[in-house]
Amino acid sequence: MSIYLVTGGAGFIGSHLAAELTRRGDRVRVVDNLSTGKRQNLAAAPGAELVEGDLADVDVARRAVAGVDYVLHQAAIPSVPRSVQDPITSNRSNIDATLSVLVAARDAGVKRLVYAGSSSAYGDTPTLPKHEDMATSPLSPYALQKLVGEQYGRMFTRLYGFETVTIRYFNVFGPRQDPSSPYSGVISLFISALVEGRSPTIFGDGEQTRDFTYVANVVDGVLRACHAPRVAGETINVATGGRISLNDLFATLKALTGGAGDPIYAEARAGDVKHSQADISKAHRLLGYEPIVSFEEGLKRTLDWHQSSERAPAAS
Ligand code: UD2
Repeated sequence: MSIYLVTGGAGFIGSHLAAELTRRGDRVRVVDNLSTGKRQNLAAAPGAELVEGDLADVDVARRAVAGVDYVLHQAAIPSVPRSVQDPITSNRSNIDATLSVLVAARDAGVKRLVYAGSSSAYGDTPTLPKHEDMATSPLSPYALQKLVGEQYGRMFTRLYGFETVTIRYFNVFGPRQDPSSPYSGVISLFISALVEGRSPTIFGDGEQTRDFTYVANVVDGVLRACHAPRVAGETINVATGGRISLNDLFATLKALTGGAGDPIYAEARAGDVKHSQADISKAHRLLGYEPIVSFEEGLKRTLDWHQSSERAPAAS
């Protein structure tokens, strides 16, 4: 039985990783400062141990990694607009904390660290789908910070022989994605508005596209990256490989929810990427990854969760 540390494990994606690991019978420790994560998200991961603390403090990171085999580093402030508004706070969470975790994990003899990278690293490029060999072009502090985190990881592999792998996520959605902040992921915001009879906002003309990825796919990709041979130092896209515009997403959700009303259009967000779609052939080649839950099925499961009783305590 291996011991896994999930940083940010009380958050959306982290709690899904913790849940799957406990389901498989592995031991899980979660470290989270509960700034956006929620204690009740860990109800999905019975037996997971919670360490509360801020990972930018290297002593917290050292306590968290003690005795651990694998680190799944999810802790971050994951928002483009929040980083545009307050780059210093997001820098601390996205870069300082990542460096602390890398140093602590290297020193503790951790076998491998899998880092949550972001598709935002690609920025606006005419080439679609986006593949890992393309030049990066971060358009926001958040995008730059996530890119620095992955470069730090790769450098730790080269410099110290400490195994790291970056999985670049593409607009992940699913149950437990909290819609209560204006910085929340767009699918959670659209669903909660439609279910509650409010008009969601579309920033820009709504023709921007995203490769929305149901969370179970990311969990599968990350856990594969923990154990796959010959992936240390690699950056790998994990997504669905499709793309849909915000206007089409809204129309689909409106039909699924039976919601009335139209969106309100507002000025495009600063730092927003126009089109995003992943080439997932490297994930297939190196990890044997294939999406296991389609976009449509993922939307249905997410909608079920929004309408279920589990959602009620999570939103309070
Ligand atoms: C970025 C990354 C994603 C992940 C995420 C972290 C890209 C392409 N994607 O997602 O991989 O790291 O950050 O959370 O950089 N929008 C609306 N109305 C709303 C909210 C959002 O129209 O109420 C638009 C927004 O302007 C954007 C799209 O919806 O064009 C998606 O926004 P998001 O905040 O869900 O995620 P995004 O693309 O910034």
